[in-house]
Amino acid sequence: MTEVVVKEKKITPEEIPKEKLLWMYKTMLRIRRYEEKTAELFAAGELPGFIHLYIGEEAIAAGIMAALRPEDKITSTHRGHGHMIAKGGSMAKMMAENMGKVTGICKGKGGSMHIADFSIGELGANGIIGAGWPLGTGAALASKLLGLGYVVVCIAGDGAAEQGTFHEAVNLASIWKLPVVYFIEDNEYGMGMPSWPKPGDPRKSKNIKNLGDRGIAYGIPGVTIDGNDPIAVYEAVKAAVERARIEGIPSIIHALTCRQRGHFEGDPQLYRPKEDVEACKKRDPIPRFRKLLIEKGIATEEELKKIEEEVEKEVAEAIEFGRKSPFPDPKEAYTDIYASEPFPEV
Ligand SMILES: Cc1ncc(C[n+]2csc(CCOP(=O)(O)OP(=O)(O)O)c2C)c(N)n1
Ligand SMILES: [Mg+2]
Repeated sequence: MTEVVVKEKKITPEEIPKEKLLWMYKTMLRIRRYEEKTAELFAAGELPGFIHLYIGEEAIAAGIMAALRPEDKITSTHRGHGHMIAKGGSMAKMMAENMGKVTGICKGKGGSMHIADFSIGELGANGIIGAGWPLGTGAALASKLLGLGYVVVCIAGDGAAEQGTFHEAVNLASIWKLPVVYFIEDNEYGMGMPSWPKPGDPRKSKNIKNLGDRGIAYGIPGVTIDGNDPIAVYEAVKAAVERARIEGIPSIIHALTCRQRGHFEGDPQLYRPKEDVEACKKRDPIPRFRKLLIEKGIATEEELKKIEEEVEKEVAEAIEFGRKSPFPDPKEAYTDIYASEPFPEV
């Protein structure tokens, strides 16, 4: 197996407006604090269902959404809180949703893995691994046929990139010239299965390390990048989205990151070397980006502390909102099951 080759970014922080850089920092932090509280609430029994946390992968959501227009769409995954927050979803309504409350984004009926908000172009988290690839491809086909001008970024994991759906979707998009980007979040694991061999564990779920190379098979651009650097993500997505919007050329972006926590909350990770978790924590994107902002003189300690305080407050308010909201009336269980006519606009 060849070694992984990461494409070096060309863009420097100085070339990006300060506002955007601070937005990326705040977005990463909003996701992190939301997720940390989610872990606490889940452990305390306040959140029902399964919870998959995005801790350590925040640079991806922030970098992708920094490159999108509001009308652009994304498809998300079971690990989708970060995508929703970065795309502009309401943190309070997502908290309520995950608590099963009626004020939730999907009236408390979707929960963490089935959360969606078409009003902000978040076409849905998904409990079915690999389902987002063809769904997003369909939304991109609609954009092209109806001349709607939006681009779709299909975000899913390294495990999802091994599904047949990935290959079918990418092939169709490449021949139909659809405005879509396939974004692979490679957090090195699909449940308990490592992407590549780990110390003492020879298993692997793929025979190549650079999934960006898969673009060659479909005649489209593909790249492997550092997914723990929001600037690298922003640069790659910006280029891919422009190509998709203007020329109808889809792309594959493979971003290297890692999962700091278990696959789901409560996963004892018996399949994973302890050092692997420690190594992952050392790659944490948030302190790294904070350091960069300070060292480059882009932001002051005071500015960042103010952002940090705002985030703490927002998360506390989201929890309060969720807690105060009522559960849905049991009679509501059978409503919203089928799509109403006319179908909601994509
Ligand atoms: C079609 C399908 N097969 C299997 C599963 C069980 N499953 C849930 S999460 C997961 C691993 C997903 O790995 P990856 O795509 O890398 O995402 P990650 O959890 O690492 O973010 C699997 C196999 C599923 N939900 N759907
Ligand atoms: Mg994975």
